[in-house]
Amino acid sequence: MQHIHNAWFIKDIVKVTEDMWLKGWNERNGGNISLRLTQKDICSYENDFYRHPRFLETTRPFKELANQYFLVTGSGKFFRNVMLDPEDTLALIQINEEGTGYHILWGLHNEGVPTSELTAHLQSHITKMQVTNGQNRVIMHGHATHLIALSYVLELNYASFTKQLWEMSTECLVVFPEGIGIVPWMVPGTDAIGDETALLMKKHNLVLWPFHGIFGAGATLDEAFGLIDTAEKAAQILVNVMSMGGKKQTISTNQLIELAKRFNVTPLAEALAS
Ligand code: 2HA
Ligand code: ZN
Repeated sequence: MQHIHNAWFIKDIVKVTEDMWLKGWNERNGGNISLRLTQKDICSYENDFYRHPRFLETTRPFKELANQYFLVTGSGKFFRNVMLDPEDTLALIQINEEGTGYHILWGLHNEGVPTSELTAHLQSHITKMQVTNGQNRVIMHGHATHLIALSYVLELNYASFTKQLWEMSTECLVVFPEGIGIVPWMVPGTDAIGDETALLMKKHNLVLWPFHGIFGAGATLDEAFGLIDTAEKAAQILVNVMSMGGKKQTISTNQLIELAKRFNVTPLAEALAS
């Protein structure tokens, strides 16, 4: 039996939380991550699990996630501290058979609770499991600085927002051809914003929470991180371009179409048309 601290999923989440902190997306307790795990992922570490795991109810049933395992960040925990004490800042949870709650199998050893955005994560996992045939495993939230900044000055329209990001570097359309969804401003930590986010996750891998931050989805932590990083970098370039007086030239719509053809992706039609 190996110690769970050496498990790939702990190593990977420690790295990504540090990276996100260093990027400046996760001040204080900002942001949260969930990674869906399988029985195969966790079975070597069962010795490290609590003998009497705590049970917590969810705010609503998650029948679709019965018996699923998730590694999640803890509510109120700082990303910059995950590397110092994974067992205090993270939790491995298992949804119960009825989907009415979950057991904390490992972690949060100081009586903490999972992220306040657990509903947004679990609802998004349900959507993503369906639309990706189980490939998607990660939901990731951070307060990406330039994406937030742009939410104050660009029209909050997913099609035009997406196109403006695509124009900001050639890679963007290839990395997020399905564009970025935008929820209206809503109170975080509620079932309502979780539902809205999950709905947009049917179509997009990125969902912007205006004046707040970004949700990203992916098969792996690397993919979700890379996706947010790419969109955030495009947002930074756009902020710089606007600060320098605005675009004088850009990638044309026809060039975006050529790009999509070469890389065999289907770009969001509404964005191309905007
Ligand atoms: O504090 O980012 O959205 C965690 C959050 C809430
Ligand atoms: Zn947040």
